[in-house]
Amino acid sequence: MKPEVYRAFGTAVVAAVLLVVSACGDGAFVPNDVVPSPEQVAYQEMEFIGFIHFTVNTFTDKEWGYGDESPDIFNPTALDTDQWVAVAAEVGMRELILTTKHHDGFALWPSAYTEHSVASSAWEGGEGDVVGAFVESARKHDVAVGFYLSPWDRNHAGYGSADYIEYYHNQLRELLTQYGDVTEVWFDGANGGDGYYGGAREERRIDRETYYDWENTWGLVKELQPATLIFSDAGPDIRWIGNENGYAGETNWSTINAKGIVVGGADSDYLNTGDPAGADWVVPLCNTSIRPGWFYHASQDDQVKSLDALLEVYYKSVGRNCVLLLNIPPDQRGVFHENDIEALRTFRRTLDAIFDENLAAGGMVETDSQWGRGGRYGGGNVVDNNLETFWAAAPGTQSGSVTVRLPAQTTFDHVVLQEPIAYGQRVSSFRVEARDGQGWRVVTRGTTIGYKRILQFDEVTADAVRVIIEEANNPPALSEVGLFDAP
Ligand code: FUL
Ligand code: CA
Repeated sequence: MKPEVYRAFGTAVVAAVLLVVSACGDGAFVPNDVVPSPEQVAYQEMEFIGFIHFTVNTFTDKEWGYGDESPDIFNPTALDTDQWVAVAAEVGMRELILTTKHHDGFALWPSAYTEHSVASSAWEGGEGDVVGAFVESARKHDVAVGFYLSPWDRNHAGYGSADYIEYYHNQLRELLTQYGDVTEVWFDGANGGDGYYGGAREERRIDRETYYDWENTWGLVKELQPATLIFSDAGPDIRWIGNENGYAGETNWSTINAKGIVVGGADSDYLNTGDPAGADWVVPLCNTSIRPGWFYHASQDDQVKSLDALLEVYYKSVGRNCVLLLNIPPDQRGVFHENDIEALRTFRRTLDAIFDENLAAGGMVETDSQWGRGGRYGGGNVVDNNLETFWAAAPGTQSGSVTVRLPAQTTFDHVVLQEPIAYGQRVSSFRVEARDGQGWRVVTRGTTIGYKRILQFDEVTADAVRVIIEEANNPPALSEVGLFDAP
């Protein structure tokens, strides 16, 4: 036989073997139709990231600058981007997003397209570049970089016309070519209307549906940084959760129908829960600030979120299939304030104390069904502390159960469930039962799981736990089951 005949024959044999194997149910687990990209999975796995709101507002004590601020107003006395990143990394933030330009239009980098930037400021003799310093610090600490570039610009004379869109694209081009890899670009939906606009001082309205030409604007972003993820109300990669408290819905699907969502005019209830029938995977992002404002105000030094408030945010964001984006605003020195740092450290210490040891590890796992035979999709995969490995129920099922026999009588008050989201999001209803002296009883129940679902309840002491998936859109799968006890 000629070599190509051998090859064709070989291919046919391999195909036949695969067919037989999959007919026995031993084939690879089949993903849902709607799944995340590898970048979206990596983003979701970061869990906790930080926001940095810093600009002229820090010095004028405002939340929204009008656009007529003198660049000299921007004058941090001891800017230390290393401090921002070191603190963020220490408390577990894996990415930081900086407001490179907020609604006031002041650019924190020396943009070639405007006079309204750090280059016009007396700060550092006009030689300063906050974006550059921030990126350099982030690389040192291995923290990913994200940029916020406000579409609304109350300084620019051309705002409202095509000139401004060209300007906006030029600024994106600078940010996405001069500072290395950018993991996320944040497109805000706010458009207030009035502003300085090059001296016109008037109200300007734009058509939210067409003005920013999102298709081309986002296309430019992807052209310059193909792996970056775009955030907006409508995604395409990351979506707003619909409020600024950092709370996701108790039911939270990573899927939505993004088509037709208007940036700045979205239905926040829809964004809050996602859509089980959604055709697009758009990672839900919960953003909130550690203080009442997004920017630093000395008057809010005593209003830094308490530990309880931060924990509530955590349970309602990370605990409900969201990534948590927590804002820490640098002060007029250009550093995180002591009170914010203390709050962050206490928050981290508390999370570490709660989630230090998975009490289900070492348990014996039984399942009511599994995909294929052997260990590849077996129950043991839910207690191996490895997100890549998972249990999957048998082909054709839409429910299933996993029972973990604990090594000893165990007391716990948290359950953490995780789906292998690379295969899609499946579970829409589940309950958790524990076996105590009296038998099995329900300790908690829920709807969606997604990447991570954390449930809290009164302490339970049991020798076995079972997770009963009551409803799923395809054979259910779990990558991890965790039991934890808060000290
Ligand atoms: C909003 C903005 O108007 C706020 O100033 C802040 O940047 C927040 C994250 O988004 O839409
Ligand atoms: Ca696993």
